[in-house]
Amino acid sequence: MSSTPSSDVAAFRAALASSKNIIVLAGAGLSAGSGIKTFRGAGGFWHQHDIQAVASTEGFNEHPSLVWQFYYERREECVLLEAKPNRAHHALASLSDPLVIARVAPSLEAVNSPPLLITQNIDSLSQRALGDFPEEVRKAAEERILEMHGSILTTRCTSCQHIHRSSPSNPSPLAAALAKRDGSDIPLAELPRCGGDGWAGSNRYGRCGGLLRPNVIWFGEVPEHMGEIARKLNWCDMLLVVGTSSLVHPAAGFAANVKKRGGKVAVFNLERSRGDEDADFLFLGPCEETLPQVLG
Ligand code: BJW
Ligand code: ZN
Repeated sequence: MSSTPSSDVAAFRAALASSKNIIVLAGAGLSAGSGIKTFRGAGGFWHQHDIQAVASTEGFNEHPSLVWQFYYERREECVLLEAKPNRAHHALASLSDPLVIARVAPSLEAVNSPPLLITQNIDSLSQRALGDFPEEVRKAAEERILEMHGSILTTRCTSCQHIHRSSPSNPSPLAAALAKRDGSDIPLAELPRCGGDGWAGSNRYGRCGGLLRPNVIWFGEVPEHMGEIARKLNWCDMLLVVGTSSLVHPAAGFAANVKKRGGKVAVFNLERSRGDEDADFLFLGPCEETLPQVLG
């Protein structure tokens, strides 16, 4: 039975303090305060692009040049234009600090084990927000970040499956072609290739000449880390749902899963989102403001 979610900060803090297994589920709204566009809101990516054309294997097979240009633009936005973690990323990162854990979430089962962060984002900003922590704290926290929809920082060979961490040096003819927004088609042979300019593997793998693709999860593909996510959700007694429209599965089902097992759900979103009427707590507004306020 659903009741109106509470926006009582003291009640939320008390619930957080008694939680033993906290999980954060993040969506595009987490990075909105860093200037990265969301998908479905006003000004979102899909207003300029047909979702199936750029985020499905069928779309990639039909229009590899368009898809590559789309992801090159996304990569520029996240990396080359130097988007920086915002206050929401930092507020979540602070939950990796043993001193903060002891204050706001003292019941976490292993105090040295920060909450799990399941992110649908591919921008690595949550990892970058850990940059100022001591090495061992940062490493432990990084291991607790699961990028379920992949990463914009890597590419994957469609033939040998090698994952490449490099990219073309900028400026280069390929980088210039990928950066074009004029709808011109890059011939298939000139698209990023395994072992080609900027994408040479470090060993005998990763040099097969196959077509590379962005190493992200498209519609119809199985998200990463699903086994670990399912196991951790079983034990979760507090799920923070941050900046996601909750329209895309399987992430859209995580809150109901936690509720079904008796856990609590707190939603942080700019506006009302799907299923939030079933949450225990709801904090409306930009999460770069609400998260630092509410987490204290
Ligand atoms: C703020 C804010 C601020 C703004 N502060 N908030 C029918 C029923 C059920 C499922 C299906 C179905 N038909 C098809 C499916 C499956 C399909 C699906 O869900 N389709 C739906 C559209 C119906 N799902 C899949 O195919 C997935 N795979 C799958 O299900 O495999 C089967 C399987 C699963 C598990 C185990 C075994 C088998 C794969 C989905 C892949 C999604 N890929 C994308 C692209 C990734 C690469 C890239 O980034 O380009 O992932 S699509 C896109 O949507 C991206 C996002 O991660 C994802 C979610 O979007 P998100 O993050 O919620 O963004 P928005 O824009 O939608 O919302 C932003 C929110 O932020 C809004 O609410 C704003 O209000 C808020 N906001 N500013 C706080 N400052
Ligand atoms: Zn290859």
